[in-house]
Amino acid sequence: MAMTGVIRPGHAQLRVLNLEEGIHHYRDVLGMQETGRDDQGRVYLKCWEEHDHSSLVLREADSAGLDFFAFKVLDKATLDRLDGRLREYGLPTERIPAGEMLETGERVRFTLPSGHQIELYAEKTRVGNGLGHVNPNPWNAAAEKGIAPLRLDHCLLYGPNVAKVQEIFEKVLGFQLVERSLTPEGDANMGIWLTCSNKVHDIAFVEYPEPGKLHHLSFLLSSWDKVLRAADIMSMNSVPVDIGPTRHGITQGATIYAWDPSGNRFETFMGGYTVYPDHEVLTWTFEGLGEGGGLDFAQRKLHESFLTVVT
Ligand code: M3P
Ligand code: FE
Repeated sequence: MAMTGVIRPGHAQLRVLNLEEGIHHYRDVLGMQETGRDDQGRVYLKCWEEHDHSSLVLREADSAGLDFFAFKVLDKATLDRLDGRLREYGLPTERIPAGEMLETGERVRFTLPSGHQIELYAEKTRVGNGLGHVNPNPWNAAAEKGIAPLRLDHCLLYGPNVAKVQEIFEKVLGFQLVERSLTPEGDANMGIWLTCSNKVHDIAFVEYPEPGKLHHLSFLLSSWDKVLRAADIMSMNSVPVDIGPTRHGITQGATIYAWDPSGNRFETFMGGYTVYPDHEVLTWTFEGLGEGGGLDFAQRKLHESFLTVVT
């Protein structure tokens, strides 16, 4: 799909139980760059390859989890158009003024029937990746600091009403369904993987009774070697690993799932295939998710934590 609407994941605001531990994890172990702190005490970070000011905002709170996940849209006209479409569809939206988040323009916020807050915005200060725009080097020292992901890539969210959520992303926001997994009865989608671009996914949902839950935020690496290097760094820093290194059958991404100090799951991954508008949706049966290797293609098992541990 030509990217004329929603262009990509932009930022996530994550709740951490202890700010200093959260900063240590995301800045020093994952290797993101700290780009600011605001008067609410929130800390802003970005991955080394990202050009915009921030992709992760940490907020200290009594419970872990996700405050909101945001997508960047092409421009202000697109923001207004999508705001109108959401309201026409029957989803109330809220306008959050420019500057409420550091270096970030006006945001349109709405709540999905899954209980998640999603935001759209068109403007964020470009701080660059430090490599310039004329005859740039491909990387610099920041590309080797910590795990050093290229960018915030996608998230997987757990909550009720996945069918409704799918309709909103496809019909209102112009996303494309790439893969799905079925309920044990096979009569509905239990999981959906959606793209707004030609990445294999930009956001995913799994049906879950409790609203507004985070399964993982995912960070992109450039090679399988870097995934193994990430595993080494996690081990050297006593980061608890959930699954991997392995490959998901679903999306074909090579992955590690692990937990930050607050219990929020994060993923470091690489790979996946390219999605074009004529892509035919791939379907995983409930058995396919486990024995079929959908979740873990190497081990072909449904790790219990996948369905039960969320923040
Ligand atoms: C990802 C990914 C499952 C596959 C998940 C996929 C749950 O998290 O990044 O591709 O089977
Ligand atoms: Fe993922």
